[in-house]
Amino acid sequence: MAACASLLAGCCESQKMPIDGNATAETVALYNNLFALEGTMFGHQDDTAYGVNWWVEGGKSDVYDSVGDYPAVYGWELGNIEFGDSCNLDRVSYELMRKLIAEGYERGGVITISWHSNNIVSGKNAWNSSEGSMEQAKANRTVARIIEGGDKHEEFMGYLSHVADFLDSLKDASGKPIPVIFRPWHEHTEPWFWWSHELCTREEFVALWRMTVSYLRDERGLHNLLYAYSPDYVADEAEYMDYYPGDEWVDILGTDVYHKGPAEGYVKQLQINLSAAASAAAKCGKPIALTETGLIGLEAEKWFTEVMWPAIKPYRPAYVLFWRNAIDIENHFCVPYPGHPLVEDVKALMAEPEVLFESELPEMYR
Ligand code: BMA
Repeated sequence: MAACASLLAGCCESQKMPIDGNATAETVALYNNLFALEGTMFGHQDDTAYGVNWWVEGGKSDVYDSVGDYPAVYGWELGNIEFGDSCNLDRVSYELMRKLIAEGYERGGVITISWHSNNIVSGKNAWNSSEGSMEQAKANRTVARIIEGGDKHEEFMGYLSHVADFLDSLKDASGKPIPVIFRPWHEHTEPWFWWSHELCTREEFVALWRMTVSYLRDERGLHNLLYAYSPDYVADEAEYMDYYPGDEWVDILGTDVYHKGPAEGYVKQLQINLSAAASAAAKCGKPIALTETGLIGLEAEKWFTEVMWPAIKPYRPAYVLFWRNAIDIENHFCVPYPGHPLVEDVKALMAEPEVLFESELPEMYR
């Protein structure tokens, strides 16, 4: 008996628990597999909904059609769901999204969801640029007004209820909830969204985060969610952790870093952000991920194998999510499409044993 008990204790000790103690078995399995993976999953935003030259055609994917495998991680976006709209801000219908999420999950892929929520105070979108000036964005005090005690709190909970309804509607063929890595309030270390650290205090941001988690997990009883924190550019670990909601409120330490200027700057920033995330993650025992990245328009030779991958490989993020291949904006794409000169480079990346596409994944939900 004693041997049995100690074996069991050993087994439970090695199991990593998400912040939701009631997470579904599949969600706990996904979380543990993020730690156990021997590699980094290749992800793509809106992969099966549209691509550079196509819009909503069943079975299509710029990744699959270029390299013969699906991405291991599928990113999706909820912006506009808070209005009860039928399509998101990039014109993808939630009905289609729900179907494509289920298809990706049934193939064994991993689902992550972001939310560019509109500004409930001003009626403008998520970007402060839509306010006309940072002074106006500051004057809105949006975060302060939607957290508990704020005059817009009740109304904002209505916004969140639409998000909860959608997350709750994600079910597999047998009716079981599909695990999702939910990534709210991203890139707060930059000035561009209304939840920017320039527009709210640490306490207000943390209250917003905790309110979001409490509502989804405790009030709505959604147990299929892992929560990813994803600051953009930071100077160091201290800044990375400045607005951190706490170990009890975050499952994955992520970061978003785009290649915007010279490659050296991108590589250096990846190193700063990923080492900040990795160092923080080592202390709290959580996995890390590059939750958004890309060189928009992909005008660089061998970008995947010679710029991005060597910079992130030493940190072993569980996944890297490349942003969307837009059809509605010219040259707004982050992975090659059939015929693009970087297709061969992604094939070469795929040949790296530590880079995982969908067919190379272990069973992620057991
Ligand atoms: C941005 C751009 C926008 C898009 C938004 C949300 O980075 O791709 O065109 O609307 O993400 O997906």
